[in-house]
Amino acid sequence: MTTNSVVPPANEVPQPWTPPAPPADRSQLDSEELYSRTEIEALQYERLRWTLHHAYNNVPAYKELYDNHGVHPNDFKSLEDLNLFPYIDKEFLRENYPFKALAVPMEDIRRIHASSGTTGQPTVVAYTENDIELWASLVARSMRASGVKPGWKVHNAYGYGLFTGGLGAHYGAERLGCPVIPMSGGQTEKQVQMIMDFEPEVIMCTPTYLLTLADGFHKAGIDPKTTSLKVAVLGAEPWTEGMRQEIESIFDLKACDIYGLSELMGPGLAGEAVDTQDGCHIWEDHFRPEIINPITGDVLEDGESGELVLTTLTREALPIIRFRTHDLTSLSPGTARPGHRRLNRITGRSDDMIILRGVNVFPTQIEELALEIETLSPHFTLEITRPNRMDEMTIKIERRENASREAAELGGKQLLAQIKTRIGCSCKIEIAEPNTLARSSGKLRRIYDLRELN
Ligand code: DLL
Repeated sequence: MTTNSVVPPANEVPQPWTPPAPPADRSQLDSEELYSRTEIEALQYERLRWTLHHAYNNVPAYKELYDNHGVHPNDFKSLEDLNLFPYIDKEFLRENYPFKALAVPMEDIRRIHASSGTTGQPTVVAYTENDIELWASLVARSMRASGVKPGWKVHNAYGYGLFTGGLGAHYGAERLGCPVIPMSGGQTEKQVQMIMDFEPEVIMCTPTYLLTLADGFHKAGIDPKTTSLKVAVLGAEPWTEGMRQEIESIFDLKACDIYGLSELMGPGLAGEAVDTQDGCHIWEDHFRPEIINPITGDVLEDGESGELVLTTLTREALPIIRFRTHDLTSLSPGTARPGHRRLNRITGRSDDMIILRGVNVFPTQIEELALEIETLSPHFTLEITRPNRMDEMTIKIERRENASREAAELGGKQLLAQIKTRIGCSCKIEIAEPNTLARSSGKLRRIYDLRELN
């Protein structure tokens, strides 16, 4: 891609992106990282044209959506025209479960991940070879921006498996030229020992898990400041400046943010520069962000708070156009990478998704499982607290009138086991008597978030 991209006429079929080979010097920045805003926008225009055609021609659900909406990829003649195309959300992927939203044949798919759907049905994410290469290169870019150097050992405590955190961080670290220790989550004592023995310079995990590890070090009689860790690349859940300060004062390291979501790719969609530590730069050569009013759907100006909507510009397997993330935030101009806008801290969600120790949970998923247990009613609340720095969720659920307390207690245990296997998180349960949970105008308030996030 030259720096003076010439915008092709709208009737020519645009070309797909192909990944460049990794540079011999892996500490070198990608040329697109240094693009000016004008260059980025010219690139976005070209790549969006390709994405719109690719989705329309290869995914019947996009064709139907756009035909019903009276729009066609040829209507896209400037970046502002993206506004002509309707939003999609998890529901679009749910309706096309598992593989109907794929834009390439299965022979071209190399990996399949999944993320929580709003019900028991997960959201599927698939990748071609180029998509995996893109993902690795953007995680590598994010890590490099956060101060990670090729050759540094990376202790990766993001969960491996269908969750995109583990493998996403893993491939990115390798792409940057780092040896990876694929720890995954849990087993805190063992993690402490591995960090002491292998002396990694980098740790990648959720911010709350790093605080749990800090407790693990203290328990083992080790001052976390004396470890080899220099950089922590933390994400997958909201965290605050206060938490950054706490982490950096417990450990002798720099803590940087990394953002992403499975539907769009996984971690590395945006990464924070260590020199400025002022929010994640969204890698706008591959993703186009917008902020919208979550109620009216109107597109807002940079600086205004609203819901983040994202579009992939180069994804082959699963092109995602105007996806409502439900993350509430705002955009600021780029600093360390001036052509790429920054994502300000996520302040909440415009839906009821809970992130519990990095696992996404929807109340509807719990409701679905509770309904399968005949001694439990569908009347429950979820109370989220943060004792000892780790999030805990307690389900308070009413027993059915016709079920004894003992039978309901047993049902509660079954529910916890189902939640553990089907959603992947551990929580607590309290059985309540029928009609005792507070109801406001007949409707139960589900979530009581009692965490103090500061
Ligand atoms: O959490 C991907 C990821 C893994 C990102 C590892 C960073 C590190 P999902 O499981 O699909 O993907 O969850 C996506 O998590 O919409 C946000 O609500 C939240 N989230 C992710 N990163 C951050 C962050 C991964 N840095 C959802 N700050 C997103 C705040 C975050 N929230």
